[in-house]
Amino acid sequence: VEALIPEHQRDAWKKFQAKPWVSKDDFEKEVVRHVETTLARSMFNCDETAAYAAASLAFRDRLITEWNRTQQRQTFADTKRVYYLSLEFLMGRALDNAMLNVGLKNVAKEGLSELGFRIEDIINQEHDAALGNGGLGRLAACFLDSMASLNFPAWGYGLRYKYGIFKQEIVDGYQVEVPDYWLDFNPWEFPRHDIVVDVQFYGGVRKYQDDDGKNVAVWEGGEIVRAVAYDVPIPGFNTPTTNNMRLWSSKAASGEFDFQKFNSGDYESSVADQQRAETISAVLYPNDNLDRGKELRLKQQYFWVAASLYDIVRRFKKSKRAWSEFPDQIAIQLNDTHPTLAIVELQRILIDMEGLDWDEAWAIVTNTFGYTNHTVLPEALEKWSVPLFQNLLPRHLQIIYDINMFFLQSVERKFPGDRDMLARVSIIEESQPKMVRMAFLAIVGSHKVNGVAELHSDLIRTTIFKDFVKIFGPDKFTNVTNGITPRRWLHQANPRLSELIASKTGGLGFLKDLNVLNELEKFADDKEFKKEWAEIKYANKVKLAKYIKSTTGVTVNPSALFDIQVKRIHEYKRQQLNIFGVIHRYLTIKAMTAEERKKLAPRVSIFGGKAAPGYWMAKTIIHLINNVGAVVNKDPDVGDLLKVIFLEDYNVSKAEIITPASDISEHISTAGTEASGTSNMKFVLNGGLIIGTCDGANIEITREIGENNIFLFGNLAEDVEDLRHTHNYGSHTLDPDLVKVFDLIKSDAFGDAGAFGALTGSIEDHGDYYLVSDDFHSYIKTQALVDEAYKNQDEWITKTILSVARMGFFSSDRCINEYAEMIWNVEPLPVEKESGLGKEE
Ligand code: CJB
Repeated sequence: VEALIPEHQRDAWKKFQAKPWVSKDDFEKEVVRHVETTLARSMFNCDETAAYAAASLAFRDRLITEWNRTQQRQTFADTKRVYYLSLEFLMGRALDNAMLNVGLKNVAKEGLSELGFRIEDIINQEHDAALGNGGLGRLAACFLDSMASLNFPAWGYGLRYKYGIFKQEIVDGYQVEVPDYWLDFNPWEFPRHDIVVDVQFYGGVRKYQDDDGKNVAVWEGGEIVRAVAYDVPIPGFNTPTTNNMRLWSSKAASGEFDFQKFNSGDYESSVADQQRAETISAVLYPNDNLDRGKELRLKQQYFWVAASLYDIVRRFKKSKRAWSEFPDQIAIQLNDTHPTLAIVELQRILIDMEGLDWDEAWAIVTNTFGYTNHTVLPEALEKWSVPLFQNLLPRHLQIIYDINMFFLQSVERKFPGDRDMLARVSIIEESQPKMVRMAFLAIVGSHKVNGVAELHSDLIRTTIFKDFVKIFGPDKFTNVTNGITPRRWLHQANPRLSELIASKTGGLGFLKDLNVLNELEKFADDKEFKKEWAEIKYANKVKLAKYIKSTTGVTVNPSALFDIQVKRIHEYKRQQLNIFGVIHRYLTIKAMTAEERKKLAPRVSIFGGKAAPGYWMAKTIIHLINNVGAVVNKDPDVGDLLKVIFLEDYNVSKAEIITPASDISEHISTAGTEASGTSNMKFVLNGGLIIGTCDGANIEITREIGENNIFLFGNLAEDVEDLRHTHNYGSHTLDPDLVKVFDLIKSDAFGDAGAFGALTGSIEDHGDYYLVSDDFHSYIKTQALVDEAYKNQDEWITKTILSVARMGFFSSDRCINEYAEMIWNVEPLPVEKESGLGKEE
């Protein structure tokens, strides 16, 4: 590695090298120093915001020292690295995570207390980093945590949105979106103004033959936007490894605004270029499982992909290795199709800039990339219009056409004369206008394609990608079942449970090897243990009840059964099934005698989640939930037997309060639609049971924890197609209990029924695509089983203990190890514990 400092000056550097602080005194010293110098405040005006800032800066300093060492170590070792390309990283808060991962939370707690602050208050000052929509973005965040914790040399690459996912407010029962400006103070990033990449858009392509008769393509003209790197350190748990997440921010390549125009009085147009450039990384698109095909989105994708690849290629070129070694040094994982342009961009760099032959370049490209599919929903599969592509990325479109031509030629050789097959698998859809099918491009340009749970991986092999299995053979398609990081989703979110588990399993080792949880099986009938277990659940419910009271004003009884469904609002996830079930329960309660009511288990139905701003039906579901709550919660006949809560602005930090407090959580998607789901794993890991359909990871959760410990209901994926066909072409009679629910809605019991006409109509009159009526009876019956089971607390607790004990499989560490072995072919880089790591248990 080149060093700027000459040999004999390096001793001074070594002598004064930053050392990570470890002791409480050192931590306090750092906090006070940051308050007094970095923040220019003092003990007389240090409020909680300032204390949060100073504590975070103290931890950031510590992380960056380890970050530097990790990067040096990885550079010297010169082994293969992973680059995880994701347009979303839903990180949530960083301070608590940093404290726990480096093992210094107790040190910080005592230190802050001596300085006059409660650590919880300080942690709560932090604004979530919400650069994602839902499951896909949170998965990326869990993966970064696991890759660092397992010592893999791995970077995340993403966009530094100025506005993350919008903040949700509920006004009169409706969702209102408010911009999420989160960057007014973000101590966790390091701007790298020296790491910039100029990215080209528009323009045209000039082709000619050079003196050796070689075809040359030059992409010229158009406009340039500058990408600036921002680095965010990613600490591993109980290891010095601190990886990097590099996020790109856009700005005008010319640097500043046009002074000529400004001087001549045209202020608005003088800043227009600057604003246009900054728009690229301004806002996260708020759609989950939905593709809208907007030009700015394609610009975001190319901007991010071009900057990231430039960076990766630059790093590789420093090693002076032959190009053929590129895939031995680099694995790039595509998180969904959003970064698929990286395939085209690498091919372009290799053939246009580096002068490699097509075939040589293409072998490098396909050996480098892996593609993860996260959905089979047709409306979520990305397609870009060819004219839009032609205009924005003319050279890339040519390369895509060439990729497609070579691909279709190979298909023709394998299946001579099968023209239907060629039309079905073509990367270009022959529609009006023509469209580029990004998933197909991603498959053709990768060496492995994976789904995210077994059922999902089977479905992609047998439905949307089945032709590609015939073409490439079955080995190209594989499964890696999703996972979650136990550090955030157990240790951080549920510290008391983590502590109890640690006390019975010999320390925090289970956080590194989640299968250790198995040791809990022997406590499943241990009276003393069960008591403590139940007390912790109760305390978590009390905490959530307080939160509900403070945010909604509704008092809920922590002894009631807490039934939670928190996730993006989507018809396929079927929050409508849940709320119709709640209305059915309300009708049942109203029809009961006082005696009968006494026997019923009280329930709190808790919902949370955002609807995409343009998704009218999802917004209608939110509206209905809120209106049902408004009626039910003040009905004296009902009292504590049923409360309906909608929690505003569901996000990662709220999930940390909500998840440990469930008795039951709902994962009730139409079978075959939810690729995996990951909150199902989080809830079970925190001692909650689940009610769910045979979909996504629910199936594997059942296999692991046992079918006695889960409430499954509803039709199977294999029957969905026939049922839909019957709805449309046969007879379609609604479930009688659901009809009663609709009648109540139509009587204006929850406000003007007109507002809900589209929702009930989609089921009554428009084919019930999501099978709400088909599954209603089974759902209601299964909820009744939940009520019964909950009455036997002793058995219920045993079920939850056994479930937690059997959840080891769902650690994202297992998942990352599978990617590393099956797809990336990378090894962890061992570390000596030379750092000043905290050793907290
Ligand atoms: N997913 O969050 C998204 N957004 C999409 O656009 C497509 C899929 C989700 O990805 C998660 C992680 O793999 C899955 O658990 C979830 O089922 C899927 O909907």
